[in-house]
Amino acid sequence: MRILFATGNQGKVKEVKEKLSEFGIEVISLKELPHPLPPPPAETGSTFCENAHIKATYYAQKLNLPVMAEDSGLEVEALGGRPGVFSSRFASENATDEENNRKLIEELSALGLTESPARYVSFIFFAFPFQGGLWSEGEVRGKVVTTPRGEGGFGYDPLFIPEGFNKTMAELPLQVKNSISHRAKALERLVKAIKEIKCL
Ligand code: ITT
Repeated sequence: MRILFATGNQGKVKEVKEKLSEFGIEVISLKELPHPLPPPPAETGSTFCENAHIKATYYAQKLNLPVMAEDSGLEVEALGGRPGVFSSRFASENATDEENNRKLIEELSALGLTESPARYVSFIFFAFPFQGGLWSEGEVRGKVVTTPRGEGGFGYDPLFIPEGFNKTMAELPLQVKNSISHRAKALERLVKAIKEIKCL
């Protein structure tokens, strides 16, 4: 089985390809499609669910194919759950991962903190071109710290230490991140749901 994954984030593509290969599913990213792509939709939702739904249904209808999309982010307790749905746009609209990480460190430091409980969440919608689709979600709890460590992963991984570990997500090998992450859990649940329907 092949699944089209609609994302512009190549860190997500790498993790999802690796994770779904465990289930014998081939993942095709937007970049690999031979034809020109429509411009990405604006993520105007106020929740992860809304944004995942917007992205998946937009591409499913434009391309007339089943399409999976994910909206994910980091919720930091000391910041009242921010950056949340704005995780990729925390420092500014087109912020780099480094700029977002710097802003997170600055905000925690301004509160006199060197760490805070936090969680990553992932919401996935697998949209069918003929309407409808499947939902899945996952989370991983841990804490964020103000000293970045590690080169792996992407986004906030150098600042996020998952529960039960003393390394940041960026210090853990991909196989370990893919066995504990919010995205991995959401994907495992999605595969279970896909296997239960026979018309795909
Ligand atoms: P697409 O919308 O094209 O999929 P995006 O990066 O904009 O790409 P989101 O809107 O879902 O995706 O924002 C997710 C952001 O949350 C991501 O850019 C990171 O800042 C953060 N994030 C989510 N999962 C993460 C992970 O596994 N590791 C580190 N940061 C993560």
